[in-house]
Amino acid sequence: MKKICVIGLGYIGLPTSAIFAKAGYEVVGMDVSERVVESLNKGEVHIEEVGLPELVKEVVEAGKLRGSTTPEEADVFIIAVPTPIHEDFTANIDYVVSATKSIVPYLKKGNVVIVESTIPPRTMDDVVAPILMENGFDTQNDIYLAHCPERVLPGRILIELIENTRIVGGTTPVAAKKAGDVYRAVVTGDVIETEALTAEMSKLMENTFRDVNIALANELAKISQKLGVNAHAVIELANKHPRVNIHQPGPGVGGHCLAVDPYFIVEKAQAESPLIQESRRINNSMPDFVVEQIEKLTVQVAKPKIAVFGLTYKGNIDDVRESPAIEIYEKLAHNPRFEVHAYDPHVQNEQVPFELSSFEEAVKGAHVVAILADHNEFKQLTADDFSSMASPVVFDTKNCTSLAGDFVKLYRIGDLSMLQPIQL
Ligand code: SAJ
Repeated sequence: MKKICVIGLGYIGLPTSAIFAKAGYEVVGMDVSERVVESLNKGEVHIEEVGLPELVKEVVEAGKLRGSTTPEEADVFIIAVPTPIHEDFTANIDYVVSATKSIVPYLKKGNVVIVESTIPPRTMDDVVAPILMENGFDTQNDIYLAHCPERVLPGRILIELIENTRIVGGTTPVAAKKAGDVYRAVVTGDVIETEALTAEMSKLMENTFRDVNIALANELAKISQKLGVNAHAVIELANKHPRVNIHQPGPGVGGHCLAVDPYFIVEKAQAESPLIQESRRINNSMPDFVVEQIEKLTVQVAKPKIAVFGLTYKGNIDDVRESPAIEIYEKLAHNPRFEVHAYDPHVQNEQVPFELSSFEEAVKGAHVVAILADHNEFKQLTADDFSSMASPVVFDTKNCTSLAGDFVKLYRIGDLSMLQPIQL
């Protein structure tokens, strides 16, 4: 049985390590954080993911997975480190570079080296392969080098790592085959071989496709306000066409994938990517659009109290990274006219730089409740839940509530043409 060394024990590296260990491989997970390695060696996990604590405990106790702060010799190396974005919207590939350099002393002829991190196009050919070549390895013959992007959804990682189709982009056809075989041992979905550059671009285009389509839906929401039409009804009817799938408008696009990956393409093809850039601008404009509506609603209220419901970047998760809801909270809180409260049943206070309120504290005496994440808890709210508001106005930016009755005035993001300032 082969030995695998995984570099980076984050949201992708740790579940990947555990899945290969469960399949019987000897896996060593390397991370620069001693805390992460210590917790792994105790059979514990430092991230939240369905089913992961049980799986990690099982494979660590079975002696199949262990942590280390240095890489080790292995047959296969999988690099799964983050690629954050610089302030100028270019990719920071420093972790990929240092991970690649860190395995050099342990590499042998015939090893497979796979990069799973999301990277700008041409990074395998222009950055990763040259590092190995400078260190005396022939990446055309001695080392099998490939890019195999992950495409899993948080909350379903252990299922999707096994069932999703995997794209394996080799720097040579033999490398694609060898790296593909690594995944074929555990993946039940298709494993498709291609070139490294095609794999890099396909990953980035998946998320860019979604970002551009969400921008179209957000633009439709703004157009609908001007024209006096309900965008949600328009989308529902247009999507009855068999080849149309308009996405959903919302308070903006968050997370570390859709709000970031399109910039990796723009960085490498600035003049050729106006649509991608404009889509980013439209989606980035949505927090301001939401704040403007709240300002219009409360223009006649002396000291409006706003209750922000939901701070995560999407529903039913605890992740606040790049969340438009946080931006909206901060823009509102920055305006001394408003008293702003935030409530989120999925978020702990230490995750955000301000005080969270309970449901009752947030709602009592509020003039507007702005729903910014489609958590299941919010979908179940009824008009009675808002009875303590000073003026019962709910602004649902995720089109997720179904508040019946006359008591609550409900505005949805795609249906704002009748918006009236609150009269007390
Ligand atoms: N959103 C909308 N309208 C929509 C759909 C989503 O406003 O119609 C917003 C969400 O509220 C959220 C953002 O977009 O703020 C992103 O959410 P998401 O569920 O579309 O995606 P992520 O970022 O959680 O995960 C994506 C997934 N990619 C695709 O669906 C193409 C996932 O499969 C990838 O593995 C992940 O990016 C990644 O790691 O790249």
